[in-house]
Amino acid sequence: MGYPFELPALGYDQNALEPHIDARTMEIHHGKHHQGYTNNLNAALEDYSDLHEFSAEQLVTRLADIPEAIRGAVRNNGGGYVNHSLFWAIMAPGGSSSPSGELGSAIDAAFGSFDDLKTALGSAAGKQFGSGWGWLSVGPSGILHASATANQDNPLTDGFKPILGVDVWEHAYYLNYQNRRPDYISAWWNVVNWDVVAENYSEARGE
Ligand code: MN3
Repeated sequence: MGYPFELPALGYDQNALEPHIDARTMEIHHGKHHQGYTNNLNAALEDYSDLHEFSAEQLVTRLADIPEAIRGAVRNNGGGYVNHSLFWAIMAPGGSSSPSGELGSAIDAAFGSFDDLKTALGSAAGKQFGSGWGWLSVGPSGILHASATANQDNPLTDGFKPILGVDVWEHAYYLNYQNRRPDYISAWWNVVNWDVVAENYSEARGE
């Protein structure tokens, strides 16, 4: 759970998300980028044994309490660790292709419909200047929010609990989509496993 952090295994083959996300992108993204955030987070925390008991989510949530000397490194690499761990988990072949149950109702209540959520989140993530993420989060009042953050920032730092995140760094899509971020985001909806997002939603609400 805490330090030293390990790269979580993918729950599926690197080519399992094709044609929407190609195997080479998955190989580099998981094996190089996420491994890099993992290594850099561990290096930053090495001399701070009082922080070793915390999960990466706890570190990112309590960023303001992290010693200033490593706060930037934890923000970027702890965020990178948490964000990618969520990203791999919510993608999977074979799951529900659209939200249903309580999550489906909550999406309808917050956005109007599933299509409206895709428009809102696609717009937020599409407009994020430079590297960043698009998010579906549960806010402090329990209401769903669509948002985007820069770099590896995570909504946890602002008191929101992310249940779905889409990586819009160029390393997530450039081999297949080059500059066409909107095409990548449109295709990405095809690989979201809404069963896992629904579990995240229940957990975020403390159920
Ligand atoms: Mn990434």
